[in-house]
Amino acid sequence: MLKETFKYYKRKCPPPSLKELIDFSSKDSTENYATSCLGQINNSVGLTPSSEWKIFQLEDKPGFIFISNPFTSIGQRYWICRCVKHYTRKPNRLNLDVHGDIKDGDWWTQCQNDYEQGSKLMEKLRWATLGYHHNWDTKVYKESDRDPFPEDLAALSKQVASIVGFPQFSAEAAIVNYYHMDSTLSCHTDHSELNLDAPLLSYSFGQSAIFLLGGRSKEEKPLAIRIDSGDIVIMSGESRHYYHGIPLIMPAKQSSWNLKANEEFSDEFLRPISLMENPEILDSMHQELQNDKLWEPFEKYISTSRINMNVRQVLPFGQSSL
Ligand SMILES: O=C(O)CCC(=O)C(=O)O
Repeated sequence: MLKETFKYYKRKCPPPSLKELIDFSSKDSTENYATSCLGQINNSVGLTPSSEWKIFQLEDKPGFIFISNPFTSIGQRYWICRCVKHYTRKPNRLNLDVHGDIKDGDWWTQCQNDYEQGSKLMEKLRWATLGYHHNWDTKVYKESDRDPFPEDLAALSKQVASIVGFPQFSAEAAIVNYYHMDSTLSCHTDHSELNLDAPLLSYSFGQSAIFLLGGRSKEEKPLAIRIDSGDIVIMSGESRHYYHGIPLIMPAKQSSWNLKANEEFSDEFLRPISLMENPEILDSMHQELQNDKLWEPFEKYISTSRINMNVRQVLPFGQSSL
């Protein structure tokens, strides 16, 4: 069932009907879905107050939680910038590392400065791994393949996880996926982590996607869910074991990362960023997120791309290494 549904939504000609697509952005939290709001946000990592969040759970997909874009526009810009400009640098690992295409370890700057090869290089980026690096062959994490996890992403994840009832969550590994309009991600389960009791948090920015959510078996008919920029998917409990995949990237309905009038990069928002390794990053980001001219390269990238950061806890609660 999973394979057939994947093929159906991937189909170009004729295009699939979106009649059965679940679009949480247009739903009231009550209609068939139980909503909950279990905690409060006490500082900001680009999120709106949790009292305003729309949180959905699906009756027949226990542990699956969907938060309909809880980010401010500047918050979305912040994470887009982090993903393309900073998380693509060492010590993080990229699919491009094996090709030797990146000269000074700075993919984003090289893409901007190389007028001939820049756009090709931009297209070639598919993933980055952070923290405990995902091993694509063995699917086994190793202590020797571990680098520091970005503190801002850990802080964001701690807050989001606490709100939905996982205050102990510790972000230790992430895969950042970079999708183009023709990209797909085949259906799989994520089972490399020792601790499958901890949730998996998945943040999406930029263009939209269809997310297929199946069950433990490939025979189960999956649900098709629309994911827009800023949406957060959480797979916990039973659903942490479910097959899922991305058969289609779709144009965003709106560019929700574009600033609303009077929205600014506030001091409150700067606080978690001050956790970051390099204070110089702060100054340049401050400009890039707010100044339309400086934002332009990011806008160009995100207008034909989707970014997904999915964050995992690898270790059992209370354990500090493998
Ligand atoms: O892009 C997404 O929304 C899903 C990504 C994912 O499932 C993965 O990287 O394991």
